[in-house]
Amino acid sequence: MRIDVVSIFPAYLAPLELSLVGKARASGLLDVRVHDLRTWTSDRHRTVDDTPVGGGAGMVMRPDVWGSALNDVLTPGAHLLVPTPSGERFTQRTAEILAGEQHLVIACGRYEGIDARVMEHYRSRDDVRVTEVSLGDYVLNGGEVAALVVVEAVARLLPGVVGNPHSLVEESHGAAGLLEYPVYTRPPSWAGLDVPEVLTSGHHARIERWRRDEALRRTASRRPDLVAALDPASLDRHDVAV
Ligand code: 6GU
Repeated sequence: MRIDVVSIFPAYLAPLELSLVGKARASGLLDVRVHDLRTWTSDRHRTVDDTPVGGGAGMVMRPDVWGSALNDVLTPGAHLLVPTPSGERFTQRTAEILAGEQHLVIACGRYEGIDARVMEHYRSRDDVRVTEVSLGDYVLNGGEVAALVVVEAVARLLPGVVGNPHSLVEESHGAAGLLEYPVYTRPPSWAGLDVPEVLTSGHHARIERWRRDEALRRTASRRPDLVAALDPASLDRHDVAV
């Protein structure tokens, strides 16, 4: 998969060299290219923004600069992602859909955002898809942190990136629609707290039962919205009442 990220702060994307994403790039599973938006400016001051038409606070990013950048970077069939607090919620489902794409382009806006005609223009093109995505209900200063989130969430779903594909199965926001159960390692006792006895019993069925109940309890307490969205057919008759 190829991912292009365009930003006025390319240095913000430096963590993409590290860890799992860095390894996926080094091994050739992922081709990530970070671009400085100012490369596509033509004036002496390398201007990327201007005042909002109609008045109001802050600055808006210019459509001509973004248009030049995106025309160079987009390929036929690419999926253009624009991080913005006014976008649709980015979820594990979004990451799964994006992991099936050949080419993602992430356009990181700053200030009050990108001139709306940029998204309108590329939406009208039948060879690109455009999605405005939000991480959640809070405001960040720009799209760069969201780009890091999207690249990491998508990259770990690509075949061969996560060493043990089994770790993708049981995790939070996985197929079960539940948060993950609590996990423990050695030592058996720490700070006066013991690892739950059932986990050392060696009784596989009881361990599975305990983990599912903990996942249900935890999800009910922390994310009642996820419990409400569960398919009743996914519950078994031994599940704890939550
Ligand atoms: Cl994707 N961008 C910005 N600027 N703020 C956000 C966000 C994105 N998601 C939540 N807040």
